[in-house]
Amino acid sequence: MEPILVSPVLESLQAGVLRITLNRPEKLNAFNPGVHQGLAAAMARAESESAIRCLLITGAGRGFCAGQDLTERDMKAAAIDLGTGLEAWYNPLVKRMRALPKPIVCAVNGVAAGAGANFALACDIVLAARSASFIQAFVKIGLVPDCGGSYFLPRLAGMQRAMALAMTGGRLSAEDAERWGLIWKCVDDAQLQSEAEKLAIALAAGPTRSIGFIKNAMYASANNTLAEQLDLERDLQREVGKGEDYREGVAAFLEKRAPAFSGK
Ligand code: T3D
Repeated sequence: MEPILVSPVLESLQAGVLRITLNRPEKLNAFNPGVHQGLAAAMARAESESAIRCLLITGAGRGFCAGQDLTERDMKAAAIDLGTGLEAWYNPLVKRMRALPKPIVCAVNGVAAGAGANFALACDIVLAARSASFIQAFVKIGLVPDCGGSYFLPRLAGMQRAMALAMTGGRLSAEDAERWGLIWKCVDDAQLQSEAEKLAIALAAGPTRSIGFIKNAMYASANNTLAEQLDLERDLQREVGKGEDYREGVAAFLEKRAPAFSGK
């Protein structure tokens, strides 16, 4: 009998939201080549289809993502070059997520460990179930944080907390992750998917160019001086002010009605 092929990444598009589900629940959705290929395909779709105005990323089963699948590497090999996998998959993925001029919502439904934790932090707005947790598991196996962890953690949580998380590989609860500013919101498990969906649908109905420019400005601020940031704001405002959504937003305000943004 033919084996039943189950896609390691599921996609569905509804109301402008591309829902992307990591789908290896028996391995807590650990990254393997199939997951990387699926995510690369979903990103390509998000980049090219104008009907997609928001991404929503989550995991199937009880975990969000346990990071790199540790059974995939040939531990008997004389030399192992882990940089190859980062160059081929993880680094392009994080760069594409940050460069995508559309919002990415993450619904962390369970444990997020190693590259899985930092993949979540690479998203723009992160919600987590109360039972979820974040683990910088790298040190437990003699590695260093990757998938952007050493960039995101100090910026989100501050150097002391980032350092301790990375050096100990300790588990951070979703509630503490919210308290520390690592994520936007921790919600009851039963509410996670509906809350995340509500947010994603609202963002997808928003002024997409404006939201893309907001993303650009916020992330650029990490490396800009105030003067550079003011210049960037001027340039972005100039550009977004030429769009349909600005006219629609102002017209809707003046006419005391809800705006109908086209994303243009
Ligand atoms: O190689 C490179 O490219 C370098 C890049 C590295 C990036 C990284 O992400 S390094 C970090 C890799 N991840 C980890 O070290 C985490 C390993 N997993 C865990 O520590 C634990 O599984 C968790 C703390 C995440 C969850 O614990 P728990 O008790 O809730 O679940 P479990 O029983 O450990 O896991 C359930 C199953 O998933 C289990 O399979 P089994 O025994 O039922 O058949 C377990 O082996 C599997 N699983 C969990 N994580 C991974 C995994 N299988 C492969 N790779 C994993 N990362």
